[in-house]
Order: sequence, then structure tokens, then C-alpha cells
Amino acid sequence: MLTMDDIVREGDPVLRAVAEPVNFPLSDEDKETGQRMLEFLINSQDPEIAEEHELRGGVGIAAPQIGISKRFIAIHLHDDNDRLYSHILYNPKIRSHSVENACLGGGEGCLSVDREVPGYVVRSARVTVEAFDIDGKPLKLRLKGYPAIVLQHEIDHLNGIMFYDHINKKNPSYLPPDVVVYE
Ligand code: UDB
Ligand code: ZN
Repeated sequence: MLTMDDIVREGDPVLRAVAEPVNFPLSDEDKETGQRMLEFLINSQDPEIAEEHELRGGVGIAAPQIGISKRFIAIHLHDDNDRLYSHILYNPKIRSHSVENACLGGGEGCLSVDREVPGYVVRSARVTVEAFDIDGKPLKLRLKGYPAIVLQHEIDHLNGIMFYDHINKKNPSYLPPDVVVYE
């Protein structure tokens, strides 16, 4: 199983690289890596397993975060209505996004960042994501709220972007007008 020792930390150039698309049909290796990433998230949200292995409770992870510069991610989280979003997404792409912006009131963290970086990370409130599943089938997700934020955070990793790149340098707690804040 993957543990925090497998997670690449900031400073490693793989986190700043633009990752390569995966080829279809997927190799067994790309399938298994995706499954291991999703398993990591599920384990990290299990209180007993997380404590035993000192895992941070993860909701999303991108392949570059385990040192693989390829375009796939896993997410595992519940939204406000308790709907589960549990997916491994290959070559995900944001097809469209809302004009309205949103951010988390408490800012963001990252599995690859072992420090607190305060400040608002303003993102699109809603996104439509197209991707391929583990069987190579096309998939379209329409997301809002917390799941939309997680998706954008993970796709940023495929493009070498860290959450703090989006924080206003002069005033981290500056909030542009009309940004919805999730508490
Ligand atoms: C996370 N977890 O997984 F509001 F049930 C973060 C870490 C960095 C704190 C582990 C997280 O936000 N958990 C969480 C939050 C809730 C309710 C809940 C669990 N990530 C993923 C990551 O680093 N991927 O690269 C950071 C998130 C910050 C905003 C979106 C992703
Ligand atoms: Zn991250």
C-alpha cells in the first residue's frame, strides 16, 4: 500500500512538470497505479488505518505526487448531500467552468506540502470535467462546491501548479468581489 513515504514533497521538480497524457488501452501499470492511489485515499480516511500508518486524510491525489509524471488523478470524497465522488480519472480535462468563483474559507493544504500556507485560493465555482475511466470509457462529471475545488486542485498538479500559486502575494486574505466562500 501507498503511505506518506511515497508522497513526493514540494521542491521535487516532478511537481512543477507538465505531466504526459496516458495512452489507451491503458497499461496494467497505469491501471494498478490509479487503483493504488484511490486505495491510499480510502485508507487515509479510515481512522484505524490512518492512525496506524500516520496517513493524512486525503480527498484527492495526482500521479505526479507519487513521482509519476502522467495525467491521471484519484478523488474520494462526499459532498454536502453525502453523495460519494470516488473516481480514478485518466487524461482529465476541464471542458467548461462557471464565471462565478469560489474558495474554501480556511484556505487549502496539500499532501505534498508539510506547512501551512494561509490565504484564499480562488477557483471556479462549477466545472464540467471530461476524462476516461479505468476501462477507457469516456466520462463527464459536472461538479460544484467542494468536489469542484478538489478536482481543480488535482488537475493543477498535472500542469505543475501548486495551490499557493493562486494566493495573492501582497495580501493573502484579499478576496475579490463576488467570490463565494465555503465554510
Ligand atoms: C487533501 N485533505 O487531501 F473539509 F472530510 C487535504 C489534506 C492536504 C489536508 C490531506 C482534506 O482537505 N480533507 C478533508 C477536508 C474536508 C473534509 C474532509 C476531508 N488535499 C488533497 C491534495 O493535496 N491533493 O493533491 C488537499 C485539498 C485542499 C483543497 C482540495 C484538495
Ligand atoms: Zn495537492
